[in-house]
Amino acid sequence: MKKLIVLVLSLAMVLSFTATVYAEPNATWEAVKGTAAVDGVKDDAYKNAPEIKMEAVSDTVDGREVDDTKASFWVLYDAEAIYFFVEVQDSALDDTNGNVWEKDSIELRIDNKDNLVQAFAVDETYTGSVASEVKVLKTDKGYNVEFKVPYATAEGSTMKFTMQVNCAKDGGRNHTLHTNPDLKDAWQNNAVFENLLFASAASPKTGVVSYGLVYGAGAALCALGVISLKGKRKSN
Ligand SMILES: [Ca+2]
Ligand SMILES: [Ca+2]
Repeated sequence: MKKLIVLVLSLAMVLSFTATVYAEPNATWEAVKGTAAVDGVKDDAYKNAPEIKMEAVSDTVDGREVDDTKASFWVLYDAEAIYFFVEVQDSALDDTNGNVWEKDSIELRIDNKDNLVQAFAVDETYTGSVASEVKVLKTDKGYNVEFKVPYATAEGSTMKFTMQVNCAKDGGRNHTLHTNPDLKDAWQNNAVFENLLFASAASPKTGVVSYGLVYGAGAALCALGVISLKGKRKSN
């Protein structure tokens, strides 16, 4: 009996972990209140915001590797703007391809596919008028990008957006990173955009986390069901 409980609880843990790989399509993520200095360094205020991991690998190319690039971002908002801080671990910064989307870079879209700012790792530059301030800063792990986007934020409301990392190495893009594989089409399809919620406080409970909780709770309920069935059988 003990063995069975351990087995089922282990299964519950495995399920809750394996289900945390991707966010669901059109997921909602939280920005928390705060103001940042746009300098490429992570302000203390971002510690109140949930980490948004970009673990969905898309746009792979035959014959090219899926490299070791990893990325996460955090979001703050105040009365006048939204602040995005993106941290990228990338051991090989590359911008030798002529196509802008094949250089190591971040693409942030606000509201729709054409409202774009793109920040480039190697020369620490950016293009696009969406952001009023952008700072790209190379680090010993890869690079950071911080964006300030002027926006009429209102607590409790949401905004459409997408974040993409272009992962380049040896002269071309190997793949992209997002929070959900659907977002590979964000450059041409507004319907796949995700939502940013201007939350009242720091309470991470969306996207990846909620998926894990749903599966974890489901598996735990199954475990309880098995245990009570076993108990019933014993008492019969
Ligand atoms: Ca900063
Ligand atoms: Ca790279």
